[in-house]
Formats: sequence, C-alpha cells, structure tokens
Amino acid sequence: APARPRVLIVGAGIAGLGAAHRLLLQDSQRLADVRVLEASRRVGGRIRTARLRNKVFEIGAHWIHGPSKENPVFQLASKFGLLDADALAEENQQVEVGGHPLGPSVCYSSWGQQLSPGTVDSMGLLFSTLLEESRQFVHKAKVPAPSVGEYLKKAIAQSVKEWPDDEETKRLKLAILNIFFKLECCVSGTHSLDLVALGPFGEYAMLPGLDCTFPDGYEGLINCIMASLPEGIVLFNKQVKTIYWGNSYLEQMPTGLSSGVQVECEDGETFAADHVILTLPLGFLKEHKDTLFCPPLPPHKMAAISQLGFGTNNKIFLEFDQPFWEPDCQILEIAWANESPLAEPPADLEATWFQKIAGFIVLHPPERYGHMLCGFIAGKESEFMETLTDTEVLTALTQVFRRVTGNPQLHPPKNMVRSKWHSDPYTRGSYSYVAVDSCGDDIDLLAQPLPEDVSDSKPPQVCFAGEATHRTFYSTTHGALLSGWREANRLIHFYKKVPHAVL
Ligand code: 6YU
Repeated sequence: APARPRVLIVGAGIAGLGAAHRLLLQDSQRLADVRVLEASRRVGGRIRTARLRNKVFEIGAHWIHGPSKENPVFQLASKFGLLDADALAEENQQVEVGGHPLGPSVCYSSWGQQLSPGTVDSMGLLFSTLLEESRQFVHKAKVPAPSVGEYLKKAIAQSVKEWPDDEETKRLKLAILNIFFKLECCVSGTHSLDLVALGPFGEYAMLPGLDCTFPDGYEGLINCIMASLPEGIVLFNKQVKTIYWGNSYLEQMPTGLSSGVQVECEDGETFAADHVILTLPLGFLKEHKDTLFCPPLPPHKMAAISQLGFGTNNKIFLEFDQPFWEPDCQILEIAWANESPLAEPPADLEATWFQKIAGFIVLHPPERYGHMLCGFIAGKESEFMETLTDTEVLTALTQVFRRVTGNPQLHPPKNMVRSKWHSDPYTRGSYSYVAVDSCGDDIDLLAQPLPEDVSDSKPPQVCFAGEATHRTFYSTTHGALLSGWREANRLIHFYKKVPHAVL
C-alpha cells in the first residue's frame, strides 16, 4: 500500500488534538500518519481542570462562549454528554447576551460601604453601550481613537460634563466605571484597554447562547477526544526547539515529493515529516520566534507575531467556611476610592496589585463547590501576583475582604487555588487580542502556511493553528478547535488536488 503522508502536530491543546482527530478519523479513514509532540506532561494546554477534595477548579478556559449550534465545542460537548440539561435547553441556545452575562451582583467599596445597585447598574449600562459602540469601526478608513481604551475614555470624559451630580457623586461613579474597565481587561486578556486596537475590535464574533460550564470540568472534553484517538500518538516532554523547513531539510519523500521538514526537540531527538502543524501559543512564539525556525520566518510573519497582543488573565479561587455574601449573589465587585478610568492607575504594584482584581464570581451551586469565589485579575498586576507566595496572596485578600465588608473579624479563606499563566514556559500568558498597530490581517498572516508560494505541486510544509490564528474567534476554545480543523483540512485538500501524491 502507498505510504501515507507523515504529519507532526506540535502542541496537544484543543487545536492540536482537533487537527489529529480530523486527520485520523475523517470519514472513518486514517488519512495520514500522525504524531503529536507535547512539551509538557499532559494534554489539554489551556484547557486545564484541577481537582481538590472532590471540587473542580478550571485553571484555564471556564465557559463555552456562545453555546449554540454554530459552536463546535458546544456540539462536541453535547455529543459526548458533558453538559447539564440547562445548557442543552433550546432557550439557553437562543439567548443573545453580547458577551458575558452579569447576574445579581453586590458592589463593595474600599471605604466599607455597599454601593447602591441603581448607580452600579447605570454605570454598567453606560459602559456596555460605549463598548458596543466601539465595535462599529471595522473596515472604517478612519477611527476616532487608536485604542478601545482611549475611545471609551473620551466618551466618558464627555459624558461626565453632562452629569448633574456633585463632585463626590461623580468620583463615585468614575470609581464604579473603573471596575468595568478591569473586567474588560480580563475578557480581552490585556493589561489595559489602551493596548487594544479600536478598528478591528468588532471583528471578534459572538455566538448566541448563554455561556455555560462543564459540571465535571472542561478537561472532560479533552479526555473524550483523546479516547477517540489511537493510543500512543502523543509524545510527552517533547519541547520543540527548532523547525527546519524550506530547503534546509531535504529528503526523498515516500509520496514522491522532495521536500521535508525536520523538527528538533530540546532533548536532542529529531522527527522528520512531510508536514508540521504548529499550535504553539502566541506567547511562546513571541519569546522564541528568533530561534525556532531555520531558515527564519519571513519578515511579515515575524511582524505579525510581534504586533499581535498576548496578555495575562489569571484566576484566584478562594474557599470559605461560611459565605459572607447573600445566597443568590453571583458577582462581588469592589470600587476603590479615587480610582477612575480618566486617571493614571496606581503605580506601586506591591502595595496595590489586588486593586486590579476585576471582581469575584460566586461558584454555583454550593452543593458542588462549597462557598467558593473565583477572582479574575489581568495585566501586569496579575503577572506580579504570580511572583508572590500563597501566604502573601491570602493575607492581602483577607485584608481586602475585611476592609470592604467592614468586618475586621472576617475569617480568611480556608483554601486557595490560583493560575499562573504568565510563568508557564509553554504559554507565557493567557490568550491573544488585536493590539494597537495590528489588525485582523495580521491574524491571517500568522495563519498562512510556509513556504509562502504553496501551490498544487508545492505542499504546505509548516501550517499554523491555535487560538491566535482565528480571525473572528481568537481567544476561545472554539476558535482554537476550528483552527486545528482548518489546517488538517488544508492538508486533506492538498492531497485531494494532487493525484500523484497518495492519500
Ligand atoms: C473559552 C473561556 N477563558 C481563561 C484562562 C485562559 C484561557 N480561554 P493551547 O495552549 O491549549 O495548546 C498549546 C500546547 O502546545 C500546550 O499544550 C503547550 O504545552 C504546547 N507547547 C508549547 N510550546 C511547545 C513546544 N515548544 N513544543 C511542544 N509543545 C509545546 N476560552 O472558550 N472560554 O472561558 C476561556 C480562559 C485563564 C488561560 C481561557 C477561554 C482561552 C482558551 O483556553 C484557549 O483559547 C484555548 O484553550 C487554546 O487552545 P490551543 O490549542 O490554541 O492552545 C471583542 C473581543 C474580545 C476578545 N475576547 C473575548 C473572549 C473572551 C475569552 N475568554 C476567556 C475567558 C476565560 C475565563
């Protein structure tokens, strides 16, 4: 029988496993010989579920964003029976929330008072209206500001002039608005909205459906995909160091094509293949782009990697003996005195890092999670938090809760679990965004295969997948999965078009 093309996939996150699944199981046919090289000791990448005393902690991806028919992650999770009845309900799939749903919340303040829900809601509405407006500049020749942050701040400065309030009320409202800026930093995975490009912001596409979670953990999805793949195709502890492409590695291919790719790992082992699908996180590519490829990447590809944004969003799970919040409360927020989107943020990271926490979601139901909060923190403050010890983080947060509740006796959390995505050598952050000075075309450039003159007779040697390569669904698990399928399909189509190459 003719030899099948050899495909090496780098990275066993959902993009890599999705590509493997398509190449191995499309129409129940094995279309290629596939191996997956994974640097770490586990599969899943940024889908990562930790378990502690029977409780589930999502260290990485949390929700299915837009769980409805068009979302392939929702489709797979439904097929594997991983979702609960609420998530599967037709009504749930039809809800249009335009991003993140906000349930009943309570807003504390650094001066120990709970703030009026009316004021908080009105600021939330102002923010979401302006954020919606900032999505309207896609493909416009001129934009009113370079970044989402600057656009929002200009509009808010204008709006403040029209507020009938006294100075103190204005200060309070600005402190509340600042919470929404921090929340949006977490959503976009950025240090500041001043770094997020305004023009392309609306290209990110939202699907209908009320965001849902996996009752037994997101990693269940990865386990189901793995169970469907042949055993032993993922090789662990294989950190890819150099990819030899172009004419730097030539070999007479069994397919008759005289081009090949060789991948060298940190431990010295090498692998030859006809094609490589890279699913490396953009954070890893940014750090290693100068040494990872031989010959080096073309300049425009280098530029896309440098210019696209990749920031940090971390989670801090805190378990309490007793809740200090009301049973139906879903979100706790904190307004800090004198903070304002129109002022510079505090500069002293050590003294104020925790003020960047956007809020805490209450994990429901308590029968499953106990009394658990999950805080979200993005940007430089989040990266600083990663350098602290658990005791330092717990001490700081206990002080915060005592201060905002006005209860100096409040018990500290009894357990804490937190993510450290910036310190992870194989990720170096959380997810991508379109930064100022980049645009959706850079995402497409990143996604283009090498060599650049791929044709019917010149096969793609190196293909690029991963969340950062999906123009409209970047930063999500469904974007990552679709990108893996896209690159597997690219190879499948190549062999379909080339009769002398055998598939
Ligand atoms: C989603 C959500 N979610 C929270 C947090 C994080 C992410 N995401 P992988 O990294 O998985 O795989 C690559 C593999 O490569 C990995 O295993 C490495 O070890 C390996 N590797 C690296 N170097 C290597 C080498 N040299 N050699 C060999 N192997 C190597 N997505 O849908 N819902 O709730 C969240 C969240 C804290 C960190 C998320 C969420 C993002 C997803 O987790 C992520 O995109 C995919 O898992 C990536 O899969 P992959 O295969 O590409 O890479 C307008 C506008 C706004 C834009 N944003 C709006 C959407 C908001 C996104 N929301 C996120 C929110 C949370 C909370």
